[in-house]
Amino acid sequence: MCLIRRFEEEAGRQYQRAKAGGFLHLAIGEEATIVGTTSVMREDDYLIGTYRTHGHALARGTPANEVMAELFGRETGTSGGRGGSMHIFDAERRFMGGYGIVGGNLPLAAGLGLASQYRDEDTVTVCMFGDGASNTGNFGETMNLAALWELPVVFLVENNLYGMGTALERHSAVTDLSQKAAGYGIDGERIDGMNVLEVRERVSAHIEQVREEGRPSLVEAFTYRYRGHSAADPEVYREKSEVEEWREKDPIETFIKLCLEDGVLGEEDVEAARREADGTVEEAVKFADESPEPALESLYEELYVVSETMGWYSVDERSPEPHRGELGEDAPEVARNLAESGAAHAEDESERQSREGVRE
Ligand SMILES: Cc1ncc(C[n+]2csc(CCOP(=O)(O)OP(=O)(O)O)c2C)c(N)n1
Ligand SMILES: [Mg+2]
Repeated sequence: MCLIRRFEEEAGRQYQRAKAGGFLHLAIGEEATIVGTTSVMREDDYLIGTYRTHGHALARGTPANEVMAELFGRETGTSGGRGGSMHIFDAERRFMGGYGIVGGNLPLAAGLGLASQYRDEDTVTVCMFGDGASNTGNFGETMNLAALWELPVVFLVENNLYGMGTALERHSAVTDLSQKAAGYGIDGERIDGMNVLEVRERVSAHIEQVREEGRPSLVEAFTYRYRGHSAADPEVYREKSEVEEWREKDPIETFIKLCLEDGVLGEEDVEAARREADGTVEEAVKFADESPEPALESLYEELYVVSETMGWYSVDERSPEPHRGELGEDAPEVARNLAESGAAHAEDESERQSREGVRE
């Protein structure tokens, strides 16, 4: 949990320094839900998440170096620098990503469950998604198929009380999300997502039940993100006092307190854990910074297009000359203007930052 916290704080900083591009969604405050869950999964179980999953990959064992390098868009990143923050992926550790489409990972989780069933393996898929995602059509469709086909999937809602700037009670007719799949025959349970021991105990029970009975279940973990939805969020939808209230329940600090009180850890162990996290993250930034960017000629690698016969083939299998729509002048005027003014703004911004000494 310490490593995730440090990693995320640093990712935020690197984003402000324009080292990490694209979007950045931090899960600071949600560490107990993440770690409590991954700590009771088997190595061969599958995990699939959303666009807020740096911590999920770290908790699954993906090296911090590779996660940071992905944020930096470098070749050494988990997705070769092509995915960025929202698309961390580590097939080796069965962390199946990182998806930007809200609710888009739900049907994929059903697919992973179907694969386990088809191969007659007793692996379980844990699918983590937000409260907002529970309103998507994908949610209902996936619950129905998962229940009907008895797929071994634990669906885990990371209920952080907001979908972007919209509070739970303003976006969901039923606010007890653990009940939301009851109509599909899937039982749910609400747990305290700020308490790592409770998450471990309850998620473990769900995983083992799903493994044994081969039927899906739903867990709603109550948690909170201290930072905005993404790096660009003015947070006008909540009071600072609300954030402070949740900080009182900080998953890391409360767990440390418990360990100290019970004599399981001493102050020096806690210090050592924090120092180790600091060192790992410092090293990750250095590694990412020194890693090469993907070569320009690899731009079309691992991209796919639909052919005229509606089959899929990779872009680099095509003839090398530019194809329809690929030349700058083919772009519609509006898109071209937008791209040009974006580039001009980026230039202004970098000038401003170097003037103000924001950058190195
Ligand atoms: C299908 C779809 N609709 C809208 C968006 C824009 N969007 C990105 S994140 C988000 C909020 C999702 O909230 P929640 O599921 O609670 O997850 P959280 O961000 O709180 O972790 C929205 C609406 C999107 N990415 N995909
Ligand atoms: Mg949410």
